[in-house]
Amino acid sequence: MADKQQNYSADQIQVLKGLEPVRKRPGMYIGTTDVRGLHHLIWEVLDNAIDEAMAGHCDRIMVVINEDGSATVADNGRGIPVDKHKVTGVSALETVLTVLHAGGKFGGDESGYKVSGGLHGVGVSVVNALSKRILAEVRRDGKVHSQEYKMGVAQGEIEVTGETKSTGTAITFWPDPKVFETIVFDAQTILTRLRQQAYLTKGVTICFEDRRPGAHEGVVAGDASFKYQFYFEGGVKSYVDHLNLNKEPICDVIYIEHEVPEAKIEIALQYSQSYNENVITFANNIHTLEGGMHLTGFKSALTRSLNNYARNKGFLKEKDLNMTNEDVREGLTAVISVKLADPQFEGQTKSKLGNPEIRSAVEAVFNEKLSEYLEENPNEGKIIVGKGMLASRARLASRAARDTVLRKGALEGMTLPGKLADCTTRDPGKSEIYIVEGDSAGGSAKQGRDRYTQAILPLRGKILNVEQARLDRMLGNNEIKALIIALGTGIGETFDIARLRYNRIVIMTDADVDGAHIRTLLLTLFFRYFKPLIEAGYVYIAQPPLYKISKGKTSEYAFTDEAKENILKDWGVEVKTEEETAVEDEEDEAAEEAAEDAATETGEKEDKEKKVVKQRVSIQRYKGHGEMNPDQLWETTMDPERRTMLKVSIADAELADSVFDTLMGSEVLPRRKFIQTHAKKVKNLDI
Ligand code: 0RA
Repeated sequence: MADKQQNYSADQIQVLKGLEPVRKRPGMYIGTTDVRGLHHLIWEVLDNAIDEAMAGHCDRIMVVINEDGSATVADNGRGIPVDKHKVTGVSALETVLTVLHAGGKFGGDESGYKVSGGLHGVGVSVVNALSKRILAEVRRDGKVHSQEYKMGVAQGEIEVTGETKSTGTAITFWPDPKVFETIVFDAQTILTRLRQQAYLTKGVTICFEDRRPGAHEGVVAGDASFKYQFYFEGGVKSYVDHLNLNKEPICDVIYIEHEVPEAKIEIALQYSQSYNENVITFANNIHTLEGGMHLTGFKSALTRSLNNYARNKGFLKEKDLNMTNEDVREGLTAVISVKLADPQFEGQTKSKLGNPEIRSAVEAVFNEKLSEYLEENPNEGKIIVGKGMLASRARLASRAARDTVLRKGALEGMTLPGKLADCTTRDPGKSEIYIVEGDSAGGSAKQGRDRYTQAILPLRGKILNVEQARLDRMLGNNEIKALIIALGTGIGETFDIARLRYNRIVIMTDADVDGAHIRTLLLTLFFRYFKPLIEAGYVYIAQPPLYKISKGKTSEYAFTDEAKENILKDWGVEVKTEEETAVEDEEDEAAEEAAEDAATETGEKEDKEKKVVKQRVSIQRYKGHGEMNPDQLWETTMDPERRTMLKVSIADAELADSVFDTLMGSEVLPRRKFIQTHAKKVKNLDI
């Protein structure tokens, strides 16, 4: 379809006007125009396909990043209707694509729930407005119907472009580079989302393919594309299995699915040997990071039914105190998913469910079903109550132990740790602390820093994994103790953000696997015990360069592989493999010697000068900060004028906390993955 019209018709002007606010203020509709906002476009189209699946009309969804970097979301649903509406004279397809918030009016609604985002459920028209081009293909009534849009404006009528026996909708879009800071999609971000959506929409197969050339080459010889497929028969039950993959469960997964007038409620939970809780909540498939009414209802029902059960069965004697909320959540992994007609999202990041009726609905349903389960499964009941009662005793004992530690002043600001190189200013607003991996990097950082504002705390080796330790044991770990004392806030019940000594806390670990692991452990520590510091935006990750590229006296730093390639290209250097470079080096040296010989023999000065100008490019890869000298570390990573740092968000820290191990640990390397679970067994097939 070519550019048919140069002049806009009245209809098109209408559409332009309708979508104009979106192009003027994209942030109002998709939050940001950075890489997050870019992915928002995919979530938006995906939500529509998921809606079609939840209404029972579709069991297969495919997300493809095409060779040219555009994205396609396709489903095998009914296909968006293409015939013109009697009254408006416009097809449902065109309405969905050009009218803000139109999606809902057409949603399949047989289940009695119009389950659509609310948070990011702004509609496909927003995607249309922010794409330089969209191609919509609908398979319906034996035909393939196609229509193209540019910046939100239809480039003609719907055309029949083929015949088909299947039905479904496929939307391909090219994000507008004038709107977004970047238009490069990230496969890992998409995979994480698709996996989550697959858990929440059980029985639906979600496929992903990255067809960009070279994006993932070298891992599977001769196959540069990247394919994944998710299918979870068990829904949120499979999700809990997944979250507990690296833990030791002590009971089966308890699964509850129930529908009441207010909502559809799905809950899965399991206890493990771990001491920490990991409860993840969703409302209408949106991750409610800040929790909300569904979580509140769940918590009170859990405490109430476990205490009731423990009393009725005589585990808790008359003299015993009840288990607290914290006690019954020790070692708990749970996923709570509610679907409701009119979700109210509140909170700082609009990710807290506010509907009060959901609290009582979840509380009543969960209380009844859990009590039933415990009655029917006395063995499991005994294990679960045993875990809670143990936590309760440990809490009392550990409080006593910790009180002793605290009384001894181990955590008070009196004695700052010896290895902390503190800054001279006492103004937290001006102070920064760099948490550095290893003594040698610590040395460079201490010499390179600005002593007035920058403090350095080197950590030796790996800090204790807080996932596996209770607070009292953590306080016995010297590395953690040093960090807590340096921060000045105290920890646990004594935490007080007002006593924080630095308003910037910078994690600076090496660019290798160990560094990534230490960074994860630190993020987990901050997430579990210093959440307010993350929420206040005080925690950062330093961004050191990966390479130093030098030629003669000039040198540049590259912070990514892409930047390295660009610098080399700018310098007119062909990128070669190491072997080729080695061979060339030898040839060069031979030629150089020959040239020098010739120069001395014939006295031709000119030739020699040419040789001197042709200098070799050296690429130095930094594996650790210890390899950088203090000046280099200062100018690349620590100088507030020149450095870039990543601010850690709760979402980053939560990701580190809950999915890092399972997701990054085992599943990134194999490039083709078909992941499916069935009710009783978890199967991971490598193809
Ligand atoms: C309204 C009505 C019908 C289908 C859809 C919307 C629909 C929308 C999307 C968006 C992405 N995929 C979709 N699939 C279907 C069909 C009504 C009917 O056929 O009776």
